[in-house]
Amino acid sequence: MKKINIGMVGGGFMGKAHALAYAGMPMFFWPAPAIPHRHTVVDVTDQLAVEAAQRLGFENYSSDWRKVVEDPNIDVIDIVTPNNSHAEIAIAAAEAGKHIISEKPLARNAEEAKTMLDAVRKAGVKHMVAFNYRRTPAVALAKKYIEEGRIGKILNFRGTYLQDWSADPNSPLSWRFQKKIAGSGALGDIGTHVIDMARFLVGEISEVNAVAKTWINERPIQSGGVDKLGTVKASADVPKAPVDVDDEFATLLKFENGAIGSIEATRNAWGRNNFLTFEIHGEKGSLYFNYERRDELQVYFADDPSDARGFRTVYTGPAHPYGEGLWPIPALGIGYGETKIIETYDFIKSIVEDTEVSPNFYDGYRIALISDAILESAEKGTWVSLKQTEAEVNQ
Ligand code: SOE
Repeated sequence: MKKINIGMVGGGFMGKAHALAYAGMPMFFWPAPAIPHRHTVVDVTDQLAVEAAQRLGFENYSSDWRKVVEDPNIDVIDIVTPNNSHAEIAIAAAEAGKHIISEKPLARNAEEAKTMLDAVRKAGVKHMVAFNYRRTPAVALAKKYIEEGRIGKILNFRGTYLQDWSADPNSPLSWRFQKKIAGSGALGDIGTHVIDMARFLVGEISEVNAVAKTWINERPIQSGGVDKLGTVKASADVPKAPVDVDDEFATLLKFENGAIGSIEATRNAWGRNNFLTFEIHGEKGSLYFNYERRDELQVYFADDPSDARGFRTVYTGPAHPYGEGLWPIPALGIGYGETKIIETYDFIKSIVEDTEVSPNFYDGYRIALISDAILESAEKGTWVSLKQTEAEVNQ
C-alpha cells in the first residue's frame, strides 16, 4: 500500500492530536487511501524533538524545520505550531512542492493568509486547514439534511463557542494572549471554528457587525514556551504583562444567500468547557448541535404530524456520515481524536485521488477576512462588508 511520509512541525497539544490521527486513520478507514507514515517530527530543540519522536511515534526528529521541508523523502508538511510561524513554514513547504495541512487559524490576519493561499495555488499542492469540528459526524449529518432540503431554506444561524480556561486572571500570558504571535484572541482561537461551521452549513458571510472585549488586561508572564491552556496557574508574585487581544466577541451576521445570524465566542465563560454549538432555523425545520454532546444532533421537522412534533435526538452511528469507518453501534461515542482521524482520512484521500479538499487555504483566507472584519467592526461600531469581486476571489 502507498505510504505518505509526514514531516510534522510542532510536538505539543496539536502535534499529539495529529500524530494520533496518523496512527489511527488506517485502523478506522480500511482500506486506507494510503498509510500516513510518521517520518519526522520537529521541535524547537533537539532534546524536545527526540522526546516528541518517542512520544508521538515518529521515526526521525529534527530541530530545523527548513531541513525537513527540503527533505525529498517528505510528502506532507503538517504545521502544528503557534500562529505566527504558519505562513513562513507553509510558503517554504509549498515552494518545495509539499502538500500542507496547517492548524487553525490559517494565519494572524487576512494579508498573511493571502500570501499562503498564493503560494499553494502557484505550487499546485494540496492544502487543508484543520477546522476539525465540521468533521464531527453529527455536524456532517446536519450538512446532509440541509443539502437534502430537509429543513428548507435557511433563515438563521446562531453559533457559540464558550470555554472557561482563561477566566482565571492567574492563567499565564501564553502566546494565545499576544497579538504578535496569535493575531487575535478568542476570535482566532475558537471563534474561527464557528465561522467555519457557519460557512460550511449556511454559506458565505457577507457582512458583520461586532463587539469585542478584553476582560483581563494583564496576565502573569509565563515561564517556558509550552502552553498549558490554563491548567497551570501562576502564583500571585509573578510579574505581569499586557494582554493585547480580545477575550470575547459577538457579531451579527448577514449571509450572501439572505440568511442572518450571530456568532459569539469567549474563553472566560465559567462552567463552559468546549461549548461549541449551533442552532439553525429553516423554513421547514431546525437543527441544534452542541459539541459537549457530540454524538447527538437535535432535529425538528415541521412536516411531522402536528401531534408528534418536537425536537428529536439522532445519535450518530453507522448510518451516518463517516459511519462506515467509525464504531459499529450508535452512541458508542466519538471524541476529539476521531474528528482528527476523519480530517486526516479526507486529507490523505485528496492527495491520493488528486481531488480538492476543504476547508482549504482559500477557506482559511476567507475566515481570516471575516475575522479582520469583525475586529474592524468592533472598533468602528459599524457594519463591515465582505463582498468581493469575482476577480478578487479568483486571483
Ligand atoms: C483552546 O481554546 C483550544 O485548544 C483551541 O485552540 C482549539 O482549536 C479547540 O479545538 C480547543 O480549544
